[in-house]
Amino acid sequence: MVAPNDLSAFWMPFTANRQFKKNPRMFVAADGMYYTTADGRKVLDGTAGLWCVNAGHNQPRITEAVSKQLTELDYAPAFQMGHPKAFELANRLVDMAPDGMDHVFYTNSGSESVETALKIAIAYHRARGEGTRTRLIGRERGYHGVNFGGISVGGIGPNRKTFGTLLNGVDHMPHTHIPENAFTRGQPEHGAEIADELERIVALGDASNIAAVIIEPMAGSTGVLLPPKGYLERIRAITKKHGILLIFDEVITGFGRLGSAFGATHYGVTPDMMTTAKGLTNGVIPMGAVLASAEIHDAFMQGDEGMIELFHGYTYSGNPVASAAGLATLDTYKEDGLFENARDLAPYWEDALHALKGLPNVIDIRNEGLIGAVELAPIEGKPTKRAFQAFLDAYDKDLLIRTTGDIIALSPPLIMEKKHIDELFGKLTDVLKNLI
Ligand code: PXG
Repeated sequence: MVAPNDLSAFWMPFTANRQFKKNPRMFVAADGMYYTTADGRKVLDGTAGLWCVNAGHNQPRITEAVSKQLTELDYAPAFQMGHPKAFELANRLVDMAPDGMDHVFYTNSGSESVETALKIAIAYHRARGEGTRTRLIGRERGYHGVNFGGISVGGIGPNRKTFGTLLNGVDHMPHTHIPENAFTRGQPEHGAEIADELERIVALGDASNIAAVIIEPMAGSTGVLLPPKGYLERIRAITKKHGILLIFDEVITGFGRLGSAFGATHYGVTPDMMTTAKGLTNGVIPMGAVLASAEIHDAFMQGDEGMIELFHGYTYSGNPVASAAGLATLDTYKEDGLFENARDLAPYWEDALHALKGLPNVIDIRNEGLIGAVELAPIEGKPTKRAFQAFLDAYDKDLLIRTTGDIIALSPPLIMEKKHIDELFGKLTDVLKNLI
């Protein structure tokens, strides 16, 4: 028999399981900007959960919509059957997205959105009679979830190294994180020409073999790596020139994180597909969505109308409860002006963040919208230890931050107010002043 409070059965994701279980950190409740711990402390959420609770915790519109939906229609088959809310949500997403993103394919996570987009890209070229276009291009330090396609195009060594042969036919562009840009506020000046590496990859692999390029408009997970000015425009121009699809992975940048609906909107560059999840339902119910252009969608809509056009989908694609959560989340963003709040607060956030410059071990600071990163010098011979210690110390001071490598990443709920910014950076300053 396992006792109910035995922690051993749950094999936790991306967690140092043995360390955690010796000294667990448990949340038991959440409201607005704060979590409540098992020992009754209120912890300021500096990360919107895992970059997903953009509308803050316990949002009444969302909780009510979910409970109502559960009693009305809990589940409907996703294949060959429909229900109104999935269609309504798709229309709302298309309305929010940049012009040209006209169709929505539902998934249950960011990882599934990525797999879906990669599969659509390859199948699209084949549907148009260009079946040789199968290669995929990702980027160093890119994060596209943890499924096989995602880790193959992704650029994080440890996420790839123990998992065999991955997908073949994948190339990687260099990342854009260069030392000249240290302590830049917002988009850095240097590095647009890094996009030209794509031309070299195309010259070597030949455009006729390449299906798609996938990048995050701003790379979140590997430490907030911003696109240099002009970089995304160049990537767009090169992909267009060679008939290669451009996929923006907007799992983090979607839904207001940068102060606009999407990274594409924020940077003014429109891709051919966008992958989303996280903020789509405020993290409350798992859901993801791939947005695709009419050109991509329409390429599949040919031949016998009685035939399935795309052999892909999930049991929970467009799940009614998730759709209800999505609709209520989009209502909340709009009615409470949360994207505008993120945009209005961004300068105050930027000033508070960059005021950490000069504290011990701080070697770079980066920001955009309501995102921030503080890069620390690693302890010699022990990479990641210093930042992880900052995470533990912050938690002791009732502040939740994320760390990746030796980088502290911040991405608070968009309901944030100035007083929360003061609280967050007050606590973080204390942590950094006293850090190992
Ligand atoms: N693409 C991007 C750009 C992401 O950031 C995924 C895909 C995968 O999403 P799912 O829903 O399958 O996890 C992500 C996820 C962190 C952190 O702290 C980031 C993510 C997930 C968990 C933690 O940086 N990003």
